[in-house]
Amino acid sequence: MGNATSSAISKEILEDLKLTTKFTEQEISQWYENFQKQCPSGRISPGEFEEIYARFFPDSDPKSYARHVFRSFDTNDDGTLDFKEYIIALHMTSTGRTTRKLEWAFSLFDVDKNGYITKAEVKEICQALFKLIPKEDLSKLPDDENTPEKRATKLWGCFEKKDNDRLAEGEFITGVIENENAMRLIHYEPIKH
Ligand SMILES: [Ca+2]
Ligand SMILES: [Ca+2]
Repeated sequence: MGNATSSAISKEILEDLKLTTKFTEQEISQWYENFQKQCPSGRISPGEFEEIYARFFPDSDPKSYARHVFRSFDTNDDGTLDFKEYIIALHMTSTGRTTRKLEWAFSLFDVDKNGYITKAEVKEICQALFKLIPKEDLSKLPDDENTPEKRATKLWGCFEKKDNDRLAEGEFITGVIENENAMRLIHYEPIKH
């Protein structure tokens, strides 16, 4: 058994990824080559995924956020990311407002994967998001967003839900599309210096 056979990406995965991500065949093939070099097993573990995030966020602690992102892309729940799951992750986590990206954002916030978001889950993701923010940038946040709790309360408030209510995927997506604040608060975008 092993990885001696496939040096080229399978046609099926390639076509599938072209459709889902709009990346070109060349881009995907190039990534696949790199992926095989860096990850000969063909599977990314949670630890390796955290290391990838650590490279992008050298001034903060992206571990818990990386763990949530990993969970949301491990669609077959086998505890690893294969190439396809990984490329979709790359594509989805770049900021954007397509419905597919908002579907992903929903799955990120739906920590227990039960199809609904609670305020507690929003708080949990806000806590992870906060750890992405470098210390020097924390002081620049507006008063009503400068702790994970405040950010969670503000974000939850965008959906006009009571504390004990829960939020379905459709409500989440509509809410985010209709509310600039919600759109901004579900992501962390590094402040440009
Ligand atoms: Ca998987
Ligand atoms: Ca949930």
